[in-house]
Amino acid sequence: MYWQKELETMEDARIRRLQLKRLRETVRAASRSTFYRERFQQLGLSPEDICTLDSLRKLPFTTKNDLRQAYPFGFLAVPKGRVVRMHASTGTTGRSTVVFYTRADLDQWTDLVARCMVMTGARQGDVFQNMTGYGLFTGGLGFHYAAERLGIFTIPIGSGNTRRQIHMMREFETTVIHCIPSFALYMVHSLHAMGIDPRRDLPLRIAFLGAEPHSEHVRRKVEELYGVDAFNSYGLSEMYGPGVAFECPAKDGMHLWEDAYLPEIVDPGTGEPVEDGAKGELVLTSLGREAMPLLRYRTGDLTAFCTGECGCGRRHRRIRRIIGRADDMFIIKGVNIFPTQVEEALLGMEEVGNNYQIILKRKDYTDIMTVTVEVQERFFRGDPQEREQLRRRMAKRLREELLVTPDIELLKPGALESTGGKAVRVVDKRDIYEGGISDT
Ligand code: DLL
Repeated sequence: MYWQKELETMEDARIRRLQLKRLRETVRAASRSTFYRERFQQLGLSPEDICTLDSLRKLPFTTKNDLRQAYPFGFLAVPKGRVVRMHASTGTTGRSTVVFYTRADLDQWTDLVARCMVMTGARQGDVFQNMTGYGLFTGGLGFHYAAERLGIFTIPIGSGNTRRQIHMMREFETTVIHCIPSFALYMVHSLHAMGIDPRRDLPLRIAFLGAEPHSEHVRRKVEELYGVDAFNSYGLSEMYGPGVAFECPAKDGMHLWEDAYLPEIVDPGTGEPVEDGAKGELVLTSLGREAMPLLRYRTGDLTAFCTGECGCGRRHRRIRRIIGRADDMFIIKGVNIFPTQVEEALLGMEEVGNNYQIILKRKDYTDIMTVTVEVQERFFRGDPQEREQLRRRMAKRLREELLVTPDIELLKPGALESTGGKAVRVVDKRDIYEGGISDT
């Protein structure tokens, strides 16, 4: 039932027709919210003016700041009595952004996530351990209802508590897991401490990894350590949650469900569309959503459209692995750096463990970047010279990749903790005074 072959392999022209029909409905629905009603009035536009896919560009972008300003109900496009659920984004700064769902929205969302799960081969007979947070975070409930809809035995364990996770996996013979990639790597220490080799002792076969940027190295590591097929899962609360884009077995980009989302990729500076295949910021318009339609929402996520057809036969366009968020980027000594670049450079090294963190400080007007990184235990037992040589090799690799030379601090395996939530990759302490006269 959930391999929706006709829809997923639909020809381009038919997808565009379906999108246009849904876009017109969506614009009309959106104009019932206070935010968009006012916006349309200010622009002197009526929903009927959006009559082609291209004419959507007449509308300005919607930003996270707009969502914050309109908190709590400014984007609600149906009477409050029709809302059956809300979630909130995990933003750590400012007001959180809330999202609302009608019954039909939950139905569409569940359908999208179920479609993703089926695409990877998960099916009835699997045991699914859902290891991300339940509650306001969308990861838990988003996958939960989809798995139940597919008739899959679901363990709603939530995030954290690695030992309990492992006991459950063993006792209930879990075959499919869903977790944040940094947590999958962190859990390896508990597995070792408990004398469990997941490849030998657990019947795992599939992992869904999402909710935070991660490199191809991390995917491969998880696949090797657990003996699973790992699939990249992308989504954001503002667009329901998970289920926006997902990898198929070809693992060459993530199919973005174009019957539910209208994607654009724009230059984050100018807002103009980039050439097909070029990197830029993903902008999404929801299609078919009732409670909270969003038009041209700036996700902040940097990616590119994949070109060419996918070997799996699905026609919905694919986006590349997310490079990072425009606001994850930090500038050090004038050089723009994304945490995923550090990850790409380091996690490909055989000596490196499973976790890292970047700490930024400022001393005497100079930015100092320290990369703390877990490495194999043996470097703490043997000759300190070896540790020093490893540090130098890492510094060289990072200099080649980033064009700046960071300090490197080596840590024992498991030293950087994870609670199962999104990893904090960058700790910026540059506004803390550490000698000299701080200019911030
Ligand atoms: O993280 C929804 C989700 C839950 C996705 C479970 C996948 C799995 P938010 O908390 O609103 O929602 O955070 C959304 O997380 O804009 C991206 O910056 C980042 N993100 C999500 N998935 C990926 C991914 C959920 N696969 C924000 N790769 C997004 C890179 C991701 N970044």
